[in-house]
Amino acid sequence: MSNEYDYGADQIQILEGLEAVRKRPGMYIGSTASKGLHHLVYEIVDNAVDEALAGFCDTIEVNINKDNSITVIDNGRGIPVGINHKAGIPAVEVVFTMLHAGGKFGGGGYKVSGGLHGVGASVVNALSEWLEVEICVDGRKYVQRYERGKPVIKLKDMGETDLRGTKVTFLPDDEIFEETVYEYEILKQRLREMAFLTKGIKIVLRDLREEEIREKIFHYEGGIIEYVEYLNRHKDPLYPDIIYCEGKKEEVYVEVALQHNGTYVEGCYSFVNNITTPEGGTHMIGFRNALTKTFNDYARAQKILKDNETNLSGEDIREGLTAIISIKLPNPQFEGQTKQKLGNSEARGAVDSILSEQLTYYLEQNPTVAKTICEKSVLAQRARDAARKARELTRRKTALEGSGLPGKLADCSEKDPTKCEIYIVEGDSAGGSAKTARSRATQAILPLRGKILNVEKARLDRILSNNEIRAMITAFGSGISEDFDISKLRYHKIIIMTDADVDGAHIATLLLTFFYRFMPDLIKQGYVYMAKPPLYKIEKSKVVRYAYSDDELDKFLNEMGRDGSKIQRYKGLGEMNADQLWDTTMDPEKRILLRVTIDEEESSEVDLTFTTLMGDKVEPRREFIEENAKYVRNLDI
Ligand code: 28G
Repeated sequence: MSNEYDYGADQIQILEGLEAVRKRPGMYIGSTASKGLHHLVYEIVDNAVDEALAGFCDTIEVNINKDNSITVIDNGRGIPVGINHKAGIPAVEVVFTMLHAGGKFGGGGYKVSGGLHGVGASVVNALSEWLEVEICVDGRKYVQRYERGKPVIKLKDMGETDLRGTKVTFLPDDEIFEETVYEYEILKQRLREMAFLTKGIKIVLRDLREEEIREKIFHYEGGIIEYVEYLNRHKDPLYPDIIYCEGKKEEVYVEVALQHNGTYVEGCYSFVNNITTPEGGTHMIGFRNALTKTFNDYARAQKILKDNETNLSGEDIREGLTAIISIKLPNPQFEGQTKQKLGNSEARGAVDSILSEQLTYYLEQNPTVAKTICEKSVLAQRARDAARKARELTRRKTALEGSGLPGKLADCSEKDPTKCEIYIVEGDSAGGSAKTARSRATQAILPLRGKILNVEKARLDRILSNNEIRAMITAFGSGISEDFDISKLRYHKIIIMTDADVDGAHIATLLLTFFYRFMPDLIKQGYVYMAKPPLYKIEKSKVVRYAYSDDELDKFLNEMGRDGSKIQRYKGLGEMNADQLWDTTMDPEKRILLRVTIDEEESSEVDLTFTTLMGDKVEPRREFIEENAKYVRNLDI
């Protein structure tokens, strides 16, 4: 944290007014739904983080107020209040009322952090019903208020103060946003991430809306080292150290932290100027390159790899690896459809050379750890070879045996995938009812026996030899991993139907984990659903109703009258006969389906969620089942 760039009130560029922002808010914050609403907070917090990175602020407070307005407070230098001579108004007013006001687009310095769109305080102001800024600088306090982006009073000197810093309070405009209620959990997640990425900073989040105030303090002196520790907290690390490299090359500041765990899944997350880059880019290429090269060089030198053996692949080395790659650079260029992929070529070289040099040194100094990682990679390499052979075998088999569809599958007669759906059903007995109940033309049924293999705990070769998993792969027709081809998918709705209890939720999660790891596009493109069976049957004088939640049960009982109502609680799908199963859970006219979705920007949390449920640790498992709904959005069809 150094102050390389000193700005005065004059160095702010002025481009255009804020009308454009209110006219096309989506252009500036991506969305006017919940995501955009939360984005406003990140924009303001980013400015405070910049002040921290400049070395002048160590605490940021974020309050969700009773009226859903947000207050952000930092203890930095305070936004300059002097007159900006180009604009003829105080610099702070420029910051809040002129689009693109800020160092980011100006000459000289750079804004290090920044939200997805990096547009800053003026956009937040434009999209707020009102915004108040309070600045404490040089022993005096100044305030200004804006409404829908326009100042309603001049910057006012309020007299003496001992404090120092900036305080911003804003109320998102309900003329702009479809959603104006803040979610504590969403802010908590992102602020935790920001704190991990900015070591030493203290971020306090408070929810003042309820009687019982919620508060969370994020403060990590270890920065991304603690981030990796956090991501591995429910897994078993392969070695105690978290390997950490740091350096700067050609204006690119690089930080990498990594540690392997006992699972077989890779969890590498990258950030550029504190923004997540789910699609990777040049910095990730540099990271992978350095990792692969360094370990192969080491394994050869130590004769862990013999002369006649092939190199370890990057995938082999990254099996079970948790890593954070965080870089900061002056002019990030984002590419790709979603602008989430870093394009700067200097980032590649910087990460590659810093990581190669420091990792080589680490391995030399820590031969035990080095050997552990190399041995795990060699095992991964062998398993991958075996898996490839197994896959080739299944591919040849299907070619020889015609359709090769699994025997347990009751397929539908329709061949157009857009009209077809497949129910994956827990247990043979429910599978039997579903086969009777279904609409044969468009609904296929695949019953699964008992619990399916936990793919987090098995290598590919074992996964592919599992019968339940093979049955799904052949039934879907679209292959797995690098062979995956969505155009070959035989059903455009894959519906998981399990009992509405803890075991059912567990099976559903095992299935989701399998899809997520081996057919992620199935989930990303929205083909995966969960059926929602009813929890209760209520019967009163020939009237039968089904309730899908406790609230609904209460509602029905109030409507129908409690006296003489017979309530049956369904413990499993098996308790329903075929007619009931059709009426409540399978009839496209009446059923409730939940579409499974994944937010790419939250993928580190998704990974954790799966691991948590799959892991041996019982307590975190319960937690997940309660929070599960977060990844499942209600779809009313
Ligand atoms: C509490 C909510 C969010 C901030 C500062 C401090 C300075 C500043 C902010 O400068 C001019 C244009 C862009 C950098 C800088 C103070 C130099 C000297 C500052 C915040 C210079 C505005 N004295 N603290 N802006 N910029 N906190 N917290 O917004 O390049 S914004």
